[in-house]
Formats: sequence, structure tokens, C-alpha cells
Amino acid sequence: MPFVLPELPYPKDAFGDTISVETFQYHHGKHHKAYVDKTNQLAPEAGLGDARLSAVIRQARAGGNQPLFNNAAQLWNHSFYWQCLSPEQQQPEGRLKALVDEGFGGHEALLAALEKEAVGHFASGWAWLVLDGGRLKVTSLHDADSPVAHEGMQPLLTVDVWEHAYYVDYRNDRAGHVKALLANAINWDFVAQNLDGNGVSRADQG
Ligand code: MN3
Repeated sequence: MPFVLPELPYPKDAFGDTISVETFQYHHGKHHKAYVDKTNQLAPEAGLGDARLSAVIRQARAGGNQPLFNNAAQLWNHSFYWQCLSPEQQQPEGRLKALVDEGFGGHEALLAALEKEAVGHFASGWAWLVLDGGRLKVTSLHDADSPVAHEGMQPLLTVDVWEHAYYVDYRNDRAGHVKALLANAINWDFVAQNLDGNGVSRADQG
């Protein structure tokens, strides 16, 4: 069964100036859609027409099929990313708050670490908050690379730092975009859900 473009879990105008309608129209409607279409073209050619998305990503990596890996991983990364955003202001609570306090010394310090990683990542990629050996860790992965292809890296939260994520609203100001996103638009309830280790499944399909 072909992969589909997941619906956004909020209206395109939900984020005001933080993320514009036009950004969603391009980022979701054009960029993400293109990764879906290309994966649907390349996966059957690789004999993976019936595999789940997570399996396509892992087998493309194992088999050195870079075009399929790039498109399938970007399909998954964006499907996860939309769920990391919420127009409702939230803060980490409960077990997540305890892990944030233990690992970073507080919410503001976690945001600073995420901002530094996202802004400092050279060229295209994704900043990640992951669970690694029971502890929170901030890291980044380059281009289309994804926690799905990394054993033991359980995804909790991601920030897209490809230029297409911010160029419409922020031009070249990646830092401005990242700051606004982290301050106003993170779905900490979703991040907390992913502490169960099943984050990969929440953006999987097929
Ligand atoms: Mn993107």
C-alpha cells in the first residue's frame, strides 16, 4: 500500500507569526509531499513495496540505497516533527520534568541546549532530544538521517533545521526561528508520551 502524507494535527494558521500558513503550505504540502511521492516510487523498485516505513528506512540504510533512505527517512522525520509542535503553550511535567531537571538542571537549560545544537548544526539536518540508556540527550543528525536508523536512539522531540523550515518566515535567521519554536510551539505532552520508547511507531505507517 502506498505511503500517504499525514494530515497536520492542527490548522495551518494555528501558530500565528511563529510558523506562517505559507510555511506549512510549502513545508508540508510541497516538501513533505515530495518525500512521500518519491518514497512511493523508489520503495517498490527496491523490492520494499509492502514494507512498513521504518523497515524501508532501515533496509535502505543497510543496503546502501541512499536515494530511498533519504526520501523515506525524510517522510518519517517530518511525520514525527509535525506532532512535536502544538499551538498551546506547554511545559514538561511529571516524569519528563524529572528527567529534564536531572539531565539538564531545568527546562530553560534544556531549551538552551536544544537551541545551541539546532543553531550550531552545519547545513541541513535535525536537532533531536532522545532517550539513550534511560537518560535524555540532545544531539543532531545530518541531512535526512533519522533515529529510526540508529539502534538504541529513542526519539522524543525534533527540530527541523533545513532552510525550507524557516526561510519563508525568517529568511536566513535560523536562530530566530529555533528560539521562537522552542519558546512557543513545542508539544511537551507528545515528548512525554515518547518516553515509553515507542516514538518511532508514532510516525510509522504501511
Ligand atoms: Mn523539513
